[in-house]
Amino acid sequence: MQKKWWHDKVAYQIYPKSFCDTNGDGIGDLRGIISKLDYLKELGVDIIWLSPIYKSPFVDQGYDISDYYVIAEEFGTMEEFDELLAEAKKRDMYLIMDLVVNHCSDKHEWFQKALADPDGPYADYFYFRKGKNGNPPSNYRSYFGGNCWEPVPGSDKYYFHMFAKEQPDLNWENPKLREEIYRMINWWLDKGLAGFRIDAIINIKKDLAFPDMEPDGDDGLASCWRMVENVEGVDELLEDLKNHTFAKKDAFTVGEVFNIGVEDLPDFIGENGHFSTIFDFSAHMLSDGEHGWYDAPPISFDAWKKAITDSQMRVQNVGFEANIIENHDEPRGVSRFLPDYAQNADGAKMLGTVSVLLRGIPFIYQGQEIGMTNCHRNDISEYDDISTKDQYQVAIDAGCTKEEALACCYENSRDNARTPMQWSADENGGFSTHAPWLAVNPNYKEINVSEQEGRADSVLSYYKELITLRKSPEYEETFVYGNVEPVYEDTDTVFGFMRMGKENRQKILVAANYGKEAVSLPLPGTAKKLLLSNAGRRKLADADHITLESLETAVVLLKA
Ligand code: TEU
Ligand code: CA
Repeated sequence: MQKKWWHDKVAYQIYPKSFCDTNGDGIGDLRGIISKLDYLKELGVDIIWLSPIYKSPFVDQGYDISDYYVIAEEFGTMEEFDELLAEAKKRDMYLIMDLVVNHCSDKHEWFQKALADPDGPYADYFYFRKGKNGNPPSNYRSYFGGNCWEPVPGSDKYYFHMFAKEQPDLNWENPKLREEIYRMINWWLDKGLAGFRIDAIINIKKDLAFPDMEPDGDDGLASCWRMVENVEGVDELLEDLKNHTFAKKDAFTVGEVFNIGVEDLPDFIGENGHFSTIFDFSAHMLSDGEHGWYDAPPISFDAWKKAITDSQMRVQNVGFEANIIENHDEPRGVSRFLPDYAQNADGAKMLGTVSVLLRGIPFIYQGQEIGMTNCHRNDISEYDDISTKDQYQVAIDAGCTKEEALACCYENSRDNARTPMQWSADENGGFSTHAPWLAVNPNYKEINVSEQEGRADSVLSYYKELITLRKSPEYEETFVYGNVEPVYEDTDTVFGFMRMGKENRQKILVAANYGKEAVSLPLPGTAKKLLLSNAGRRKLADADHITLESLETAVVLLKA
């Protein structure tokens, strides 16, 4: 396998609106990010992914871009962006941005021109279609609810949107559109950006016939992602994109890709794949409800372990996936993947160990490194997220009480991860001097950076040790390139795997006990050295057994 500059990197996702506010308007900003670069460097972060910071009406929190060349004034200026880039570089850190090109904002100049002339050239930047017998062109339900087709005012046409109606989908079949997108991407890369996280990128390929599908809900509509799943031909578009942009600059790209088959993995992340890597969502998809959040199934330990293990096995001979516990769309992992008794610092460390030491590129989401959790709200009006509002209504329409509908928002809402970063026990968690745009999680008084910074047994200190271990010259080769071999697969509560060095023949065991009770396990070899423990364990040399207490995690070098 050809080595790439990003193979051994650790990435960190910043949700700018909620990271750090320096001008007291309750909204995080670029200055805030600059002020925390040393914090990130000390944590061990190499690559910083910024969720969208482009000019936007923020209908979907910046994932609706109205100008790709302008920084949102809420966040700062292009000068400040350039400063951020330079400051990151100074610290040997790489910056990647969010590339949202399946759709833009309805306020984008292209769409405004299309509306003004629905038969003109800009209409062809989008999907403008005539309806069928007074109905929309097809019966697709958008991700955020309602029909994917919205009437174009003053015309007999509709335009297509898979997300909000303020996010019209871009027509990738149009070479002019592609050219504009490529020019924009290269413009950012030329500034010194290291690459992109690429939003909803599989969605760019449409079935141009937009055939009706079997309805899968009482609204008579069918989920639009089924069309995406059924259509062929996305590979050609992705190759075209890569060859006109990223490939020329050796840029790092991480695709937001759901649900591709094993047979497609080489095309996506193989040696000359479409992307450097794609996120592994296999554990997250376990809680996809058939009709929405209200019927989301709980995640069992077995299913979770199996999903991750299977995915590691599928990928390791092909390329690298990016491992995440949570992101700005997913609830906090501590509240989601851990049983009640484990939703604490030990549990957070355990989850982090597994995620950071699996094979792949670890992505840490802001606040994960201090064990931030989901957040209770008392009323739907306390949520901001467009998807949460929709899913709340879906739950109510399905017969849930208000309490039940709120409970499913607590479990699934995207706002769980979007509450402000908890920097200190000061007002608003030290995030801002002003009331934040989205209320801070009240547990900031207990869970915050400043409290954890000086404490050796904190989640934050542990994350630093964990990343230091992953990057240590003695073991890095094994953690980055070594294979994964599952162990303790038949146990009820232990997630265990070996990292097997290739040339160096190192054998490193990672074992985590998710159970309430201690378990005694035979080691798959003789211990040489204990590399890391979340339980204050000191040594283990020469042992051939280990007893893991409840929530204990151990990383053990075995004799070769
Ligand atoms: O998400 C794409 C996506 O397909 C979903 O996972 C989405 O998060 C889910 O349906 C919401 O419940 C990406 C971004 O990560 C997300 O924040 C944006 O809202 C979306 O694209 C549109 O740009
Ligand atoms: Ca601000």
